[in-house]
Amino acid sequence: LSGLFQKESHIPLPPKKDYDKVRAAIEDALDKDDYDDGSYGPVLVRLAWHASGSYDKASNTGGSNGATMRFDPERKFGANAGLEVARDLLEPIKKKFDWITYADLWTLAGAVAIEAMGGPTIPWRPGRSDKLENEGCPPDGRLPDGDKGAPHLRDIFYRMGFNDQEIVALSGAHALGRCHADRSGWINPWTNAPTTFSNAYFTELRDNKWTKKKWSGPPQYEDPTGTLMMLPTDMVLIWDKKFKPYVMKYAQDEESFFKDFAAAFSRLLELGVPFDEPGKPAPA
Ligand code: ZEM
Repeated sequence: LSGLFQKESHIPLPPKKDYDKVRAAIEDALDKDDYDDGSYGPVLVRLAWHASGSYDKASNTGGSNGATMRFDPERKFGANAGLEVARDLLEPIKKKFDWITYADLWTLAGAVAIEAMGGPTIPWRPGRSDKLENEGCPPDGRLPDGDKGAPHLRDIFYRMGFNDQEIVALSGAHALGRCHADRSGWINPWTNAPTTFSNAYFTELRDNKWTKKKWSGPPQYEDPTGTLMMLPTDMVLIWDKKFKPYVMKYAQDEESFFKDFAAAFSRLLELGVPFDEPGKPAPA
């Protein structure tokens, strides 16, 4: 009988899907002194957002499921310029944990990055699959364009199924990272601590003095020092009378921002994902 068991032990076991090991590997890859402000966290958050923000509720197309940004034409969309940095960073982790899908890995990396930079816990669960190249990408133009106004922001985010409060909460991710001239044409960070997740984006919007930058680049706003920036779509959040109360609330109350951001970002990462148990919310 023991011989029988021995024989069975030669059958390869399916890999144990240890997401905590993947989380640890992502955390290990985050910090690098000579990249940007010292962390890949912000660009990983942007990858998770752009992979997910292509969702269209009406047709139930796009979204993080599929990880179609690996393919043309999506990887070449202007909005996705620079995101190869994030995808390339994750490639060795995908190789090491080959059982995880790209779609799960990219969204998990965004969640882990938020948490590692001091943000709230982002409820995340696996279940995304990867599409094949011939299965198609979402059309271009589904992500927001930074030089447009409030109607555009609402068109884009309502299409995904978000409301005004969620638009403002999600925009608070601009506490992180910066604009890169060679990626988007805009320059500079939104806050003075671009590798710390905080409500600083809202306090900057509320308290700083923003004027239109005089330069030949795309329209942007700058603070009196000229080191911080806001996109036109960021300014809209204090110009629009329905958005503004949420800016004021999150500027005053970081805890409510963290709570609302975690809920909205978690939902963003799950848009269009056919989980095994539909309707079951992500574990908190
Ligand atoms: Zn962003 N974003 N974003 N964003 N974003 C940039 C950078 C980052 C808009 C936008 O045009 C831009 C959300 C919403 C919106 C992040 C997260 C999230 C950049 C600079 C632009 C131009 C890209 C570059 O040059 O590298 C617009 C118009 C938005 C509409 C509201 C949401 C929602 C986000 C997550 C929840 C992050 C983390 C960055 C910083 C990336 C980096 O590499 O530093």
